[in-house]
Amino acid sequence: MSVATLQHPLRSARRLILGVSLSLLLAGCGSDDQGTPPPPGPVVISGAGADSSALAAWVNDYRALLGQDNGGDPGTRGRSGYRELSWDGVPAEFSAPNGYPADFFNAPLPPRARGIVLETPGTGLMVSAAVENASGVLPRFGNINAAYAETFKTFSAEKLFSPVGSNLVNVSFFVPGTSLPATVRGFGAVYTDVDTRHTAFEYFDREGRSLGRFETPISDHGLSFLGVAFEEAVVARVAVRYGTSSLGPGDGPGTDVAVMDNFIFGEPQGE
Ligand SMILES: [Ca+2]
Ligand SMILES: [Ca+2]
Repeated sequence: MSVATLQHPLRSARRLILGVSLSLLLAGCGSDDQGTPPPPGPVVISGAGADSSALAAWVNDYRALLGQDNGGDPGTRGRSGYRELSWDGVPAEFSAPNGYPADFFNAPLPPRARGIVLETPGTGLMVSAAVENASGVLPRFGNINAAYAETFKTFSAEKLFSPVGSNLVNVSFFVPGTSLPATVRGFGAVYTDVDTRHTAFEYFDREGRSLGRFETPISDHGLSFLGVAFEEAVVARVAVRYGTSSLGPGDGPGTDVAVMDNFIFGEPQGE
């Protein structure tokens, strides 16, 4: 049964249970022989829907769990709240077919000071073109494969994000607008067109120890959301996997291409 089919009043309890059970499953541990209970697992919020209105409740739950929207001013705003990327404000010069600068959303000026830097082992990072653009570039990564413009949906109109030449991205956090490393309570994001089960996010602490691996729900031609929130700001890095292949080939049973829309992460905390 899809978690997304549960009625809203049940979701809070369900997601707490899911969070605990998932973390135990993925960590491969339970109570030890002395009966010491394991530490509480993170809260996991995940769901899927055909379009943005169908997915909105899950995204809003995750935002509410973290607190208020802290916008894009430099410096940390304390322990609560979140920062969010919709990609829609990225200018044409940094959108397809042009590359996206890894630290665009950690510039030391508002509204770009969000405290997030991205890195890929592939050839680059890309934000998709606007629906209307002077160069006639197809939106939703149709510049890479024309079929993608039909396959991929948006949560926030109208741009999406993907690595190029790889299906992996490492997400690192900084005190917004600075080079000071930071940690966050959690990270969540919207995927479009997830067709196969695969690990989506793996969270790491500042010593590089894994905090757990989590799958995103399947939503063929639709949208999925996965967000994980820990009790404290312990997440220094998130390894994000996009489907089973980098952008380029067709999308079908043997090859699942998936890209992302909104990123939402806890307020970055300096050391
Ligand atoms: Ca968007
Ligand atoms: Ca796909």
